[in-house]
Amino acid sequence: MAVATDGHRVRPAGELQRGTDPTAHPAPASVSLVRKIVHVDMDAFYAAVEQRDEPRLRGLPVAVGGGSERGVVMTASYEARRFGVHSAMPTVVARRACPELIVVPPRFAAYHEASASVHEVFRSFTDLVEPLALDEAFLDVSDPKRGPPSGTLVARAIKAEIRRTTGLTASAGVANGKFVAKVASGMRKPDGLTVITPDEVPGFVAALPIEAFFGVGPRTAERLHALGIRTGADLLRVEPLVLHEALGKLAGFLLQVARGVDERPVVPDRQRKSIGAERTFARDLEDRDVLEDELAAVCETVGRRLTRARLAARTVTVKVKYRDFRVITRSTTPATPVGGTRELRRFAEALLFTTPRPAGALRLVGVSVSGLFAADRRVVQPMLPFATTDDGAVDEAARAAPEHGCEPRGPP
Ligand code: DCP
Ligand code: MG
Repeated sequence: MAVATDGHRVRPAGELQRGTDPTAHPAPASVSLVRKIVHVDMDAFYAAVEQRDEPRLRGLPVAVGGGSERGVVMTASYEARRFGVHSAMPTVVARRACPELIVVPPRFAAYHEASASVHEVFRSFTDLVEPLALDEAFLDVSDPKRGPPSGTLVARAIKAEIRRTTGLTASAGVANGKFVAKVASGMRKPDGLTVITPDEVPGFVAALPIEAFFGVGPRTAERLHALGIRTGADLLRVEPLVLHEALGKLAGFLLQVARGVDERPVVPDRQRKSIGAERTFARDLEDRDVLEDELAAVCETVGRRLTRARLAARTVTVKVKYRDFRVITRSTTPATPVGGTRELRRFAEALLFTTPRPAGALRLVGVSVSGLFAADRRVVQPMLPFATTDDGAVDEAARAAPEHGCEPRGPP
């Protein structure tokens, strides 16, 4: 695959996305309309975080997942993949395939933290980031905030910065559309970079097996095979009507993509509403000193994320879960917004130890901050009463929430 020599200037992506009439703003002759879409996907994400944090796991076959009899592999290090170990495989089967396999339980807080750092790197290059998963996103770098105006060079810079800030490797794909960028990012894993230039796109798509196309699951693939369609090129050989009859709406999209046309915009995620973390204790806790330490650790995590994202928060919420799984939350909206760990800890401690709540040992403590805004746009707040707390009623919604309910879902 050739590497793009796309050193020319581009038209701002925002303009493209709004579908602005190009004649209304005549562009200089050197301006290209080709979008530069990057798809980034971390390599063996959970397993890589484990190997980073535990040096004795490096270079060894590692699976992250349930070690029990009914446990399932969430992901495996590339060393383990050589034995055929993969995601969603029952752990017992994986151990049979690779007797040396080291199975470690997941540490979601660590993955969320690594994910937050990775997404911060993304946002430092462009606001047009569409997160797909904790370890994966599309970026439109047609008009990057920094770095050279070349998809290839920006992708290389993103990979380098991810490695520098997290110690983890990512693979990236670069193309003029999302579909090809995503397929490309998977082609040279781990630590790969694959660039498909606009003139290579039609040939690239023609050669792909239809299983690689968005929306083609095993069922659809079977139906297409029955029509003699196995590749992107085959899609263009059949009567469009036949394809429509077999696939319905999906046919139109597949045909477009097979022709190398994929203009779907990168849609940035809506603003995150809260940042939170929580800890479930190995044994239920009642002792104030121990609880204070646990609370401090949770505040440290939340405070760090808040600072890293350059945000401040208007509201602090503490959540506790009792031995009988009752969940209670307490919130405060201080006069001055909270911008760091120390302030956060002060308010969280007041909520946990000063505000009345039922006595009893706790199995979980969580802290979250909401009412987020950019810290550098901090405005002077009018003086409000020191704290407002809720009425202490049992929070039914939170009770029904899963263990990691305090953690915002998806990438920040
Ligand atoms: N994951 C999971 N269960 C699955 C698949 C994935 O819990 N069935 C989690 C673990 C993965 C993470 O999601 O580390 C990211 O998924 P990927 O599909 O991107 O897989 P990896 O990043 O682990 O490997 P790679 O992208 O290098 O193939
Ligand atoms: Mg991945």
